[in-house]
Amino acid sequence: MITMKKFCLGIVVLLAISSAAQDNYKSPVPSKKQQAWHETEFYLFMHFGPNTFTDKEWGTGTEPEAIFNPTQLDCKQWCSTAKAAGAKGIIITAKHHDGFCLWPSNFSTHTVRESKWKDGKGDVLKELSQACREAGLKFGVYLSPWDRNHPDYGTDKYNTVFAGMMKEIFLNYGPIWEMWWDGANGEGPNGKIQEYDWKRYENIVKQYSPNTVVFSDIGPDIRWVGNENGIAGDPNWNFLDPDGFKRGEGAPPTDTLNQGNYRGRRWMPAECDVSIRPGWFWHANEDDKIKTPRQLFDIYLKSVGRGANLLLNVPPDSRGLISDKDIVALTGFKKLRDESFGNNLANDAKMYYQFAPQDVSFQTVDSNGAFGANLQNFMVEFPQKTKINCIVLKEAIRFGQTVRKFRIVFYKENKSVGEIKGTSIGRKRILTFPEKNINSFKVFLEDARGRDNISNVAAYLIDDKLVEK
Ligand code: FUL
Repeated sequence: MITMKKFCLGIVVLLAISSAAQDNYKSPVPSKKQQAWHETEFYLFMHFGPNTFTDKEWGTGTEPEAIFNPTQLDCKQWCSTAKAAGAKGIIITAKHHDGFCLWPSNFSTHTVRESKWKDGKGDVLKELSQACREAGLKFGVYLSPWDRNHPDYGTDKYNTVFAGMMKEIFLNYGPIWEMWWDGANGEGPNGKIQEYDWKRYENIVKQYSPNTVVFSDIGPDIRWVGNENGIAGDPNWNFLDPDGFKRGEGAPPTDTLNQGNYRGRRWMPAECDVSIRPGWFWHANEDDKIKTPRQLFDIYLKSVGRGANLLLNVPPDSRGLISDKDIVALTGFKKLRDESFGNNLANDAKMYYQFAPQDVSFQTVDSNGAFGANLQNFMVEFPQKTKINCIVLKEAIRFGQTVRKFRIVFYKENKSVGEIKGTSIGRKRILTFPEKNINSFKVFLEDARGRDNISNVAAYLIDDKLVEK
């Protein structure tokens, strides 16, 4: 019979075992290509295809090819828009669910080749990949596995079609920086649902384009953030345990995707996809519903500011151009970022750090805010009283994500005047708070157990209206 005493003892032993197991947890680290991906931070999504001309969001796949006929398509204008917005790349819907290919694929008869555009001689992927290369932008491709047009969809032959399309893209338009596998999956033209051969698709990437990072609900390289509002979780862990889950229907719950798995085994960072307009494709009646620079800035704080990347959709219109109204919003968004983060007030501050939590004597280190890894609890002291309402912290994620809890205490003439608390940091953590007029602040890394790798700290006074309260 288990007595209460034994039961309690058992619990204590179990807790001891599980906390010992937790102590042994070691953060996975990002691959080289994931590290490079993190640094791209913000880039544009472009939904473009038959839906641009039919005013739909999901085409049926029966749209006549002739409707695809942009009169002024100019990929250089798309690229200059991306550059002006400070975006680092463009991901284009090479094939959406309607199956129409923006390149003349040999695996389909529903492509630009069958359209009226440039008498069937046009190739959007060719024009865009070239324009991106010239502009110094990364080039990525959304390729919907779901295909509502292809006659082979729902049979094993379609796996060869999809694999063949990927090969064409890698070989003819590479380097492909990111490949996007959308999770939506319905019936094809024959009413059948496809059994996707994901292993085979992953092998095609490995074989033909090993440097490409692949996005899907569960990676393998980047995970979906669990919503289409551009908002990462707080906390946001760069880890996921995808075993036993599938893409689409069988994906992990959206809150897991949103926050990641605390102590997960695979490095799988979140990408936040969101559209500048209500829809993903361009619709004339949404020209007045474009997000404002302030709304975009708020999304930036909740995506990039939580350690994720931001993929902002800006759909070209039926002329094949980004409309002026979208450009105004994008450049306004860029201006807000430049104004907010242009003047790091910690540049003139002194930094102090301590190597062990019990060591109370602080030592000065490089004051340029670019000190190295393995910094523990630290203090930032301004030369004079300084107003701030934003602090940015960064972890050197090449060593993993190890900070799990932190506290920032503000001091005015050595007296504490408030504190804020946080959990995850990751690649970048932007914290905003009501303005403080202070001499210094201390950052206590409370649950990093000496393995924290803070690589940067910055402080700003940003427009009060932009502060997340
Ligand atoms: C979803 C799709 O169904 C939407 O049309 C859009 O492409 C969005 C980015 O992903 O799953």
